[in-house]
Amino acid sequence: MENLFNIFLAGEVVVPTNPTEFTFWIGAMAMGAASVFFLLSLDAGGGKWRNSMLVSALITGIAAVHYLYMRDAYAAMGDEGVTAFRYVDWILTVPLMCVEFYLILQKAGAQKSLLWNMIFLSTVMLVTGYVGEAGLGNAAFWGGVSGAAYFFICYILWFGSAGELANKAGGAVLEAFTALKWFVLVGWAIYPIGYMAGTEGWYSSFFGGLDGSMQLIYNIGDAINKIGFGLVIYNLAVAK
Ligand SMILES: *C/C=C(C)/C=C/C=C(C)/C=C/C1=C(C)CCCC1(C)C
Repeated sequence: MENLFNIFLAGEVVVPTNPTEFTFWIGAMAMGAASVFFLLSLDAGGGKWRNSMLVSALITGIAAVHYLYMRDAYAAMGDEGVTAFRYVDWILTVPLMCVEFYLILQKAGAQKSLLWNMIFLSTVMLVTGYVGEAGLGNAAFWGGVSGAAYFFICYILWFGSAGELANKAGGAVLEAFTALKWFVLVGWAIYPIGYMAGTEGWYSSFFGGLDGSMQLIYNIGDAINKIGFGLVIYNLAVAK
């Protein structure tokens, strides 16, 4: 116990001094707590959705670790300190969210191509977003390419074959699929708002009022989407 204390005392304690810093703290705790909950619920409803619950726990667990790093990096360096950690987190967790769609539709006959198309599009979305946000290219241009990939992800979920499979499955699977596709359409739309708040482009005059709140907006988006996805899966697992 004494050892543990010394470790804490040796490290510099970064006390949150503004709302954004506070959301990194609460984000780390909330993601960690959600992971514990999802791990303890692996066998909820008889364990039929064990793999899906495990993926939910991985998503929030990966985020929890990144939030610990981002919390300190943000306190030390602001936005620039966070960007790389943020995109490493997303490039791991967003494909896992695509896996969630595949897993719940697998029993209804989903093809691997659904999974790979979604993973490919989300990779394009995130790599081009990183190029724009890290200042490696024109932010408005690369943000636009990223937005196009995001549009196609929404299109696949709302108008593609995934919807037919979900309809075929019906019941709790259809309900979960519908909830998740709303998360992608509305919950994921939070991110481009954060991007436009934090980068320069044709949109700057509309989003000037949000100047300096990119990380805050991303943190809110992550909490809603990562924990929300997991709760949808939990709901599916315990459904009759
Ligand atoms: C857990 C993390 C999630 C669900 C992250 C999702 C991120 C996005 C949907 C990001 C989208 C972006 C655009 C659509 C355009 C501007 C650049 C991005 C990468 C912020």
